[in-house]
Amino acid sequence: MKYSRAYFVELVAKLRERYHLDEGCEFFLRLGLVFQDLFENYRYLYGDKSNWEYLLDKLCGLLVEKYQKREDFLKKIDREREKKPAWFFEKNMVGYVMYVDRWAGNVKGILRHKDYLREMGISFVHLMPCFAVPEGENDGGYAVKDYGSLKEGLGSIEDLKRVALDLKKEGIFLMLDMVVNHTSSEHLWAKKAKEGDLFYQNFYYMFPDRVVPDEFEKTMPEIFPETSPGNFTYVPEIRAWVMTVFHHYQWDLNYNNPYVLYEMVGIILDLANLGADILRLDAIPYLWKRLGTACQNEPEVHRLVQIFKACVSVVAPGVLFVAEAIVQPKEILKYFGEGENVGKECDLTYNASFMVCLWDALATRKVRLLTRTLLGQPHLPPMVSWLNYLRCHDDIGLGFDDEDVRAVGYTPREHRRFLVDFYLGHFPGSWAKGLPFMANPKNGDVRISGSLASLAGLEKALEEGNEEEKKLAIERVLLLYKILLSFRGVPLLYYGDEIGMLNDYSYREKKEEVNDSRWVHRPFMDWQKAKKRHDGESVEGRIFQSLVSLLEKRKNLEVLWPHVSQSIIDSGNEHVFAFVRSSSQDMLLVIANFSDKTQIVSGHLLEKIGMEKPIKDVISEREIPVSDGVMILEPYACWWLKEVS
Ligand code: OTU
Repeated sequence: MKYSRAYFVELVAKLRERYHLDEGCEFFLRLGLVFQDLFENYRYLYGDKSNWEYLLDKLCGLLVEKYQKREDFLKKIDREREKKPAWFFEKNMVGYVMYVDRWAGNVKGILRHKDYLREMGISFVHLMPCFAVPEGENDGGYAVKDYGSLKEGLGSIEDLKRVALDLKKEGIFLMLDMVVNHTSSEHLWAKKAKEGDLFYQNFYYMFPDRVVPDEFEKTMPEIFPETSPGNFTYVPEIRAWVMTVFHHYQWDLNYNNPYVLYEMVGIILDLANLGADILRLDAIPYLWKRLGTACQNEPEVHRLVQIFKACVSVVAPGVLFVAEAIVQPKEILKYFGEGENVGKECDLTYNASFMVCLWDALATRKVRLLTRTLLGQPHLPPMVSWLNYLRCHDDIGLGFDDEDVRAVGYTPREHRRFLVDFYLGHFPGSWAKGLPFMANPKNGDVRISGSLASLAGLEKALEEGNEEEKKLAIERVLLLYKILLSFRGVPLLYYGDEIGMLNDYSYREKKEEVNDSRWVHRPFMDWQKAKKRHDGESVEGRIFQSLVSLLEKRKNLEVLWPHVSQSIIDSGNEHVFAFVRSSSQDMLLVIANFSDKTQIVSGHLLEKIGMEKPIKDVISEREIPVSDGVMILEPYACWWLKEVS
């Protein structure tokens, strides 16, 4: 069966009759816009099933049902956003991530701290997964057992809806996690599967013996080798090996089964109907498994994401997708959709390449890898954007492109070893206090945990009572913030970093956390410490006040907003990173010294980009002299340069 206009007309007639919708209503108009793609992608994935057309009809029926349940005020917002497809990127968007329990106690508690968010000018909050999970180990919420209720103690779904609405009234949007790749082994589907229900056993990958699992293991990497080695777990109740790529209690969903897609689309739309503005698609590279491959970034994954997107754009077109794809730079890009599919997958993508290269530049004091990697990132069209960040709840994985690493003169293996040594504080002269995460003796991989401040040297400096080091550590934190807030894309701040919260080692006393060093940077928000933010002499105040001032400047500088174009430039000094943001009205040059020594940059840089002297640094409101044809940058200095008007 091929796509035809007649097919669509017939489908519309069926749905109209079943659901009493008008033919000319927005639902059908939207469906008409995406239907051919939806059809083709669906057929590509499930065309070998004899009843695939019936299932596609059923999926469209689900869309109508969710559309009919969507509240009117959300539909109104959808319509406004449809008129301005780049609505999110034409504004000064700044996000803030938090664990609800650790930051606010429960969902309603978020509202009690609204002023704090307002003080920073936050425009959206990302709540770490807050749906029901088993007690004990649940991977920080990423092992969901029920999307219909919240985690114990966080409140009710109604509370969450209320909070979403209240925040929206304040101009703060809501980002929620959608764990699409797996469910908890305690999810109803998994329980039924364990009871022997064949329909639900087909929701997962299950094998009676090790034959197929062993084949898979030949090419699949291990994600959590220390705590969950291998990719399969034996389930004695049904004497089967279940695929568990992450932890043994996170069962991978089998998207070969169209019923899995159906259920997951339903959940995505329920989250949208709760009032979420943005959905973070967790671990999407893993959605499709194929023997003989690493089971990441398979072409079918993109088909699936396009189906998710098409469904959302019919029911809740105001809702954006964020791709959580912490993979190789070239693969990350594909989650925006390639070629004619740009805009048909994710609207935002974590810029993991940028993040890891910033840490690389701090450790090496050189910007070669940073510059080279970013030059490899194409210009993005205005309807999609990077989600830029310095730290998040996860580890830092050293996912560079080896070709880039070699091109700038390093050996990939040795360079990674150096970075790990550096951030674990083993390398002579290192200021960092990171912890290893998931060391894999089989291939030598190690990832890094640690808070922004501790990785930037603050913890060590405070321990040693070294004032000079303390000052440098704060400068490193601010250097990173100055780049984050001027770089093209949407910046996402991680809770606690704004007041320089250090590593929290208390996880070592907790049974469910002790084996996962990522908990070291997932502290309970220290509101006492936060109070010190108004004291400009304290560490908290120095970081917080500088950050807030940067955020305010950004708010008033349209040239820094996500949709304005950017080019990375060669500063002529290997320690100095430079890029230009420019619109038809304005231009801003960012120059950043990643070394702890004073650096010189030629004034020709200004001529090259057509910037005329005199120039000033918008951050310090100071005129920057170009004497003897050079500009002099203090250690860790970062300027936002503009022509003095
Ligand atoms: C994500 O991370 C979450 O951010 C983690 O907190 C979860 O543990 C995990 O999924 C499972 O739900 O491997 O080290 O390419 O890198 O999905 C973190 C994406 C992870 C993976 C990413 C995963």
